[in-house]
Amino acid sequence: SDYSQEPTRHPSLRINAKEPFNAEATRRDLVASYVTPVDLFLKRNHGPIPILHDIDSYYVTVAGLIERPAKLYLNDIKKLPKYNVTATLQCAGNRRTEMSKNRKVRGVGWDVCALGNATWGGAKLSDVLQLIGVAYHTEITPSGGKHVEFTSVDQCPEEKGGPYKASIPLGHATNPAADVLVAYEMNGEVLKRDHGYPLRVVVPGVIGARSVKWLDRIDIIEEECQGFFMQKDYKMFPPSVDWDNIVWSTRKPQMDYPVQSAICSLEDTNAIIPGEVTVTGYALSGGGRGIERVDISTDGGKTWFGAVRYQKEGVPYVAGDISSDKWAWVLFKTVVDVKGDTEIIVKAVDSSANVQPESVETIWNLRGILNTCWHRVRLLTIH
Ligand code: MTE
Ligand code: MO
Repeated sequence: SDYSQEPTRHPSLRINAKEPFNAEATRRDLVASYVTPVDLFLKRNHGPIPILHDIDSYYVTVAGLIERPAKLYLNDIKKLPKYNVTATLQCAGNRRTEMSKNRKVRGVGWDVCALGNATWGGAKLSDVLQLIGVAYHTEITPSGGKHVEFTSVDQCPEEKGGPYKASIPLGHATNPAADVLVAYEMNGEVLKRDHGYPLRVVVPGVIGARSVKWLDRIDIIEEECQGFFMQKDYKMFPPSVDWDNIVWSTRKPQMDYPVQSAICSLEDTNAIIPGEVTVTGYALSGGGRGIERVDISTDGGKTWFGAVRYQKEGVPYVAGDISSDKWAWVLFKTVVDVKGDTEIIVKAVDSSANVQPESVETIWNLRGILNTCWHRVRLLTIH
């Protein structure tokens, strides 16, 4: 693979792997703003960043089980109604390093910042599909039927799974309310190479792995995509499954992510002077579920109090409210009066009353995905 033409990256990023480039913001940088600056946004790659030399001749092939296969040029996509959707993209591997401390897992290590919140600009996938004759769908459809598959232009070798691909159910792809985008902008700017220039898919509420970058093809297919990242990765197995007894076909590819939260104003272990400590972080859930509560404990989980949640500074956040960004994280803030050595714990509750599990053991899985256990940080007081 050729890594000689990678874009330049922000020097403050925490680099977890150089080739392919995988990096996350520091905790404090991540929660400094509701919308994550592009430079500090999670960079999650499985190969070199592709270069498109001739953008005028770039097009997306739309084919598969449709009557009129089409080539859609960038301008064809831009002619469709433009939507701006603020959505958090979280890698399923977020917080993997912590899971690996319990029992070793395989995969790139990530702290708590393998995510970002951006305003994505682009056409709705439902409009793109309608343009080529696939009707809108507004009811919930089972995942067992047809899928819409996205394939990237990247030149990933065949033994590594070939070009990166993923799929979502047809009913999800064709539902305008699902806000799935074929995006060409991120935070009001042209999409950067690292994030999928010229076009990427953004599937709100679903693990980042399904938001395919550098889009080359959209295919309507009979069943879910058979690519490596759908079938041999990004599946959630029980703690009893290990590399010697795994049967990949027994599980479905992960789609929605579960409820998650983390403290970002503090590291795992901190030396502090006793007094008031501001605790900030993020909480989010999948499938468009809002965040009903963010609970904080300083006594090991015996008692809890609520942290203030917000998306826009000064506007109270209410899950499900018309003014809230349904696909985006909420930030939280509280102040703790620290007298001696203290552990601070955070857990969130989503609008379906789903909660985060207390311990990592119960959700441990060999690939180290979806670590959503209570997040804990330790404060060691110095005098
Ligand atoms: N698309 C392509 N073509 N290649 C990739 O390696 N990585 C996926 C997804 N789309 C990937 C991809 C994964 S696992 C994640 S978490 C997100 O992109 C990360 O998107 P970002 O780098 O823009 O944050
Ligand atoms: Mo990911």
